[in-house]
Amino acid sequence: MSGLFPRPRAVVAPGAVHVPEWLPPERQRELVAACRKWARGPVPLRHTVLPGGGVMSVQTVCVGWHWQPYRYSRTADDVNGARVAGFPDWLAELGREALTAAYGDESPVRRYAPDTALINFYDGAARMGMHQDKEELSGAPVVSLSIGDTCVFRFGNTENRHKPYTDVELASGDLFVFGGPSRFAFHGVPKVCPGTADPASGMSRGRLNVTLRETGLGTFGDGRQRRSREFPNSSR
Ligand SMILES: O=C(O)CCC(=O)C(=O)O
Repeated sequence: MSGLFPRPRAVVAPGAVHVPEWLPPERQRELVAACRKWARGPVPLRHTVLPGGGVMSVQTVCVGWHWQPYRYSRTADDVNGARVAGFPDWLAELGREALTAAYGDESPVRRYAPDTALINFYDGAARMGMHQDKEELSGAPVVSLSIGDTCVFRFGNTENRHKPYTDVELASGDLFVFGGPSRFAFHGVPKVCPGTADPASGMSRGRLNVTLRETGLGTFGDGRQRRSREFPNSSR
């Protein structure tokens, strides 16, 4: 929600950029509507079960590629075996717009071609522990969009899940991009602030987070190594 004091764009670490209130309410509602549809199937929104038997408090559904700990596949073998919904062109375009907002209109940005989205729903008690997004073979940035309740997003270092880290409040419509030297930084969500969602976002409760990523797996899932570092550092 626009306040009296607009929050400024911030470079949290080299390549990690926070752009507050980037996605306007109407586009938030459109994205929420699309996520609601994906949450119904072909693979349902569910709590991911970890290999050790733990269950994530966040509920997740994917499009393009299905993420399960710790790999991508086209079918949700750990859920119902269904093939995940296709990744729409408009979502890739949204990713390129987001990257331009964070990094500027540079040529690697124009070539950004995300092919998977992880859609996470947080109720008031859900959290996400510190982790790296490293199942992708591409080094292209992760684009993260937040809708609904505000959260504390913890952005750490690339070495371990401990300090130094920076806590950033992500509110509805906020964009956070991490690429370049920060692409494999540990990050997590230690806290969601229930009741802070503006219904104009399309979320009456809870928090939705959509991360767009390039898997680097290619059309045929050939797994060619492509850890490109061609994206700008954006330390501006
Ligand atoms: O909810 C968020 O802001 C972070 C999500 C995340 O870290 C992930 O999906 O890997």
